[in-house]
Amino acid sequence: MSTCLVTGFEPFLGLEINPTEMVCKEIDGIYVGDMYVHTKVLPVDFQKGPEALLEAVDELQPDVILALGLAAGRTAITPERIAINVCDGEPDNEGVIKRDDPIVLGGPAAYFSTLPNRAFVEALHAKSYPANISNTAGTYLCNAVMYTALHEANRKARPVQAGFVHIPASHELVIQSGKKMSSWSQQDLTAAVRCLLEVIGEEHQSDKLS
Ligand code: PCA
Repeated sequence: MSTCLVTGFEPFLGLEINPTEMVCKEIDGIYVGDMYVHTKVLPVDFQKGPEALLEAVDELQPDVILALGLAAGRTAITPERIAINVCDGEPDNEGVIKRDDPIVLGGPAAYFSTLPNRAFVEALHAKSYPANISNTAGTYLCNAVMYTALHEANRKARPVQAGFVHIPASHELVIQSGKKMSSWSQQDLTAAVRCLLEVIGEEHQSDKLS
C-alpha cells in the first residue's frame, strides 16, 4: 500500500471559494488502486501554510505529495515544472507581504517537480481535459508549498515524490467573485485530479511489479 498526501488551500485575496478545498473534501480517504489518499487544506499564510504541510508529512509519512492550488485565470490544468526559493507578491491572509525573501535561507535556488508531469498531461488530454506543463508556479503561497514539499522530500532517506498542480477557477467562484475569467465545473476539476491520482497510483503499482 502507498499513501498520497493531497493538499489544497483555503480561499485567499478576498475570494470566498477555493476549488482546491472542494477537491480535497471530495477525495479525502479514497483509495486509488491500493494507494490511500489523505487530504489537508492549508492556510494561505507564508508561515503557517508550509508549516501545516510539514506537519501533515510528519504525521502521514506519505510516498507522494500532490499539492494543489488555484490559478484563477488559467484555462487548463497546469502541473508545475519548478519551484524557486523566493517569496514575493500579494499579501497572505494575515496581511503579511514578502519581498524577494527566500523560503529556506541558504536553500537551493530551485527544485524540479518529481511528479510525472508529462504523463499527467497525456492522461488528461486522453480524457479531453485541457492541460499543459507550466514553467512557473509564481512566487506566492503555491510556490512556497511546492518548494517546501520538494525540500522536505529531498531530505528524506526513502524516496518521496512531490510536486504541484494549479487548477483553474470553478464556475461557482466566477459567479461569486463576478470576475471575468475562464472556469471549469467543480465536477470536472475533481475528476481531473482523480485522473492525476490514477497516473500516480499506476506508477506506484508498476514500481512494485518491476
Ligand atoms: N493559489 C495561490 C495560493 C493559494 C492558491 O490556491 C497561488 O497560486 O500561489
